[in-house]
Amino acid sequence: MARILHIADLHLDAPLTSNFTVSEAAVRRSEQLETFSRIMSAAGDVDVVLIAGDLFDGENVSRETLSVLAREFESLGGIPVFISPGNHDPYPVYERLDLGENVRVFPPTGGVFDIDECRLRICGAGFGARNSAPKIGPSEFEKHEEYTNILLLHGDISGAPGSERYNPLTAADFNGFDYAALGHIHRHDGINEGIGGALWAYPGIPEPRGFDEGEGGGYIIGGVSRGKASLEHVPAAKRGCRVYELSQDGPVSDNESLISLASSRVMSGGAGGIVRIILKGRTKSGFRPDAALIKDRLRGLCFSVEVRDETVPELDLTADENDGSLRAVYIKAMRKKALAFPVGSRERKIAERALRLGVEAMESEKGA
Ligand SMILES: [Mn+2]
Repeated sequence: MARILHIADLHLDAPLTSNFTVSEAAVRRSEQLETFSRIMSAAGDVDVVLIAGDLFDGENVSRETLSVLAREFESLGGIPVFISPGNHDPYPVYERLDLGENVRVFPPTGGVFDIDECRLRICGAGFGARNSAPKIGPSEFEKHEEYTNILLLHGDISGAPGSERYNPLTAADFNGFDYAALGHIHRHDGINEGIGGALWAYPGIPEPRGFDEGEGGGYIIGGVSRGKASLEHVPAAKRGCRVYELSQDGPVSDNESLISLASSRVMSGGAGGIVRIILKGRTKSGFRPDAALIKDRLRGLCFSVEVRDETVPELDLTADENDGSLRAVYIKAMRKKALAFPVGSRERKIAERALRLGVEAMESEKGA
């Protein structure tokens, strides 16, 4: 059984400035390299390293990144590394780089490579440009009749209708392969079995860049042979991106209670995360949360934190005796109804709830 390590979508050298400050982004870029090195140190006993595209975020690869890659690939001691370029790092990017003698990059016309010692055939093809998918389809590769056949490819199997898709794939494309090592989708969603028993998987982006990438992905490692595999996904992110929605039972009246609630939620996910706090619910009249203050107080627990205030002021359920508006008439009628039932009774609670819901509905109507 051949042992493989499969990664994709590292997006090294990404600007990362849409979710981070300039200095946070610089730290995250260095953490991307740190995580890459950590993954490579797990590759000591594999027969082949597979990189399914978007190793780089764009065409400009920094000297530092290049130096780390060359060193890590060299430290593999001759273990072959295969790369199928993605839409972010198409083939021409690699033509300019020297990544080492054990690294092979598949061109858009595709390539087939046999490793006889472990009876393994690797088929791959790269993007030729950002909007130029490989020229060869996955089913066009000639499979080896006795070896384990692996497909290495950057493409989109999500099938989201109407969305722009790079190199659309379907599970049927993997028929005849033992494993399809894919890249492009940034969230790992299991090791899947397709038609004819072919396994396929996306390892996910190792270090998440934003909240849509959650806790990030990792790498896939293990053995694969004809019709058999023991592959596992290993999470690799140094830190995850976490969103916490905070709402309190009653209307909130001070920042301290929000900070204390936020701190305990943040700590439940672990310190050092990339955090977004969304304040929800209602506030006592006269109090508005101070998002900047709350952010300052949480800074020590997080790598980065943003605070969004989506609270709304408490409902005003008062109505003047002489007010003839629909709202006032409704409030007075529902109050009367509620008071007809004993305090604490089910009927009274229902009437009080109906009062609130009705006024809430009228308020949102006004806003719309
Ligand atoms: Mn990608």
